[in-house]
This record gives sequence, C-alpha cells and structure tokens, in this order.
Amino acid sequence: MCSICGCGEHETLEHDHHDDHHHHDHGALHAHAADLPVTRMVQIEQNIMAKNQRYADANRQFFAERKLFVINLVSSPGSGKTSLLVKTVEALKAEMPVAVIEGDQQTGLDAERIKATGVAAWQINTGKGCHLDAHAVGHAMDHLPEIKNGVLFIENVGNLVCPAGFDLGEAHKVVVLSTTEGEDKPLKYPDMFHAADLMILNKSDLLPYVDFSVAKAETYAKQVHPGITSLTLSARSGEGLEAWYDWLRAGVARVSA
Ligand SMILES: Nc1nc2c(ncn2[C@@H]2O[C@H](COP(=O)(O)OP(=O)(O)O)[C@@H](O)[C@H]2O)c(=O)[nH]1
Ligand SMILES: [Mg+2]
Repeated sequence: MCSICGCGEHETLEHDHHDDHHHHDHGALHAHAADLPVTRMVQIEQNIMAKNQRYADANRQFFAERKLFVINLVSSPGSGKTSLLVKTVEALKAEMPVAVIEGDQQTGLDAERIKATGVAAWQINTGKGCHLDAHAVGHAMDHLPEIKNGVLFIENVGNLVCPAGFDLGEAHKVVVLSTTEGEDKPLKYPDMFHAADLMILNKSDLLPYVDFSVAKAETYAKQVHPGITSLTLSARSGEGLEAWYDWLRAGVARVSA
C-alpha cells in the first residue's frame, strides 16, 4: 500500500520495467508501507512522482505532435462527468475529432456509454488504484484511433483527492462539482481546486431544490485558486453547455494554431 494516497496502484510505477510495454499487475507487487522506514517511503514517493512526471512529459509531447487538446476531468463519484461527456461528444463529434479515455476502479460501463454515441473510447480499470497515472494513459493511446487537431477527454477515477497530484500530460484539469455536493468542497479539497483551471458547477437544474450557493462555491474556489474559471451548467437540461463548448473550441483552436 502506498503512502501517497493509500491506493494500491503505485507499486506498478515503482518496479523496474523490462520494457515500456508491460501490463499492470495490480495486487501482485504491494509494498507494505507499515514495514518500511520513513526515509525509504520518502524515496519511493519521490521515485513514483518522478516516473509519473517522465511519462506525463512524454504524453504531453505526443499530444502536442498531434495538436490534441487534452482535458483531465476530475470530481467525486456521481457529479456527472460521464453524463457531461456524453452530451459533449454528441455535440462536438461532427465538428472535430474526439476520443475519450475512461478511468474507473472496475467495469467498462462509462466507456460503453461513450461508445454508444459513436465516439471512440477506451476504459482503464485501476483496480485498487484511486487515480489514473500517466503511464496507463500513454498505453491507452495504443487502443484509440489516431486523431489530430481535436480533443481527447480523460475521465479520471472519481474522488477529490488522489487525481490532483498526478499529471497525465493534459492541457487542463477540469473539476466538476455538482450542486448536491455542497459549496464548501473547494475549501475541504483545496489541492484539487488548486490543480484545476476550470470548475464546472453541474446539475444547475437542481438548484431550486438544494441549498447550494453558486456565488459561495466560486468565492471558495477562488480562495484556493485565484485564477480558476467557473461555468455553471446542467448536463441534464443542457443549460450552460454552449459556454463549455466554446471554452473547448477555444482550447482546440489554441493547440491547432
Ligand atoms: N439532475 C441532474 N442529474 C445529473 C446531471 N448530470 C448527471 N446527473 C446524474 O448524476 C448521476 C451520476 O452521473 P454520472 O455521469 O455517472 O457521474 P460520474 O460518476 O461523475 O461520471 C446519474 O444519475 C446522472 O443521470 C445533471 O446535470 N442534472
Ligand atoms: Mg463516470
């Protein structure tokens, strides 16, 4: 078990690779944090983060060569990431090349929801792991058709903690917070809101029924990240989606230029 976030994934980054194309073997290589001296644990953490950064840098280079605008969608489970992606790929697929990488601990359900729209998707199952890492994302690209001058969405594993610390090579982390979760989440999970460049407040259709202040959520997010942008929308009703599509179009135009 790793001390970075308590998930069982990092040992896959820690063992020596025979080559760049190996399979993750979740569970087989668990390090037991409790048995390790602190200095050794710090060293392992540094190795994990350094290796992830090397893979993230390689991904970023790969995405730049293909002029791909890459979004890493992060949130707690159930905020509406997949619902928003289904609407988004439906809206943009005729306009630009689109592909999706889905991350969940188990099942291929979210990738199936995307594929039902006709857009290519690849599911990564992290097992005990609570976030995607750059190495797995790099391999996922082997399973998607090559696209250029478009957008690649990566839906991370749902939680507001672990995915904050792992660069996947994306252009932006986008955090989705839904109106049923409470407006205090940026203060409680500051690392995530600090890492994200855009905060999407989803489920605006439920605002009449829940005690959620959009103004407070935005104030709290700006306290932890003054530069964060915010959009309020509903993946269900479609309210506010055009502004999100325009934000994506501007990003695609920037990387294509
Ligand atoms: N009322 C409402 N429900 C939504 C909205 N977006 C998603 N949901 C619902 O929220 C639940 C979780 O959505 P999902 O997309 O699977 O969330 P994910 O876990 O973040 O991918 C589902 O029941 C969705 O139908 C929204 O804008 N409004
Ligand atoms: Mg999902």
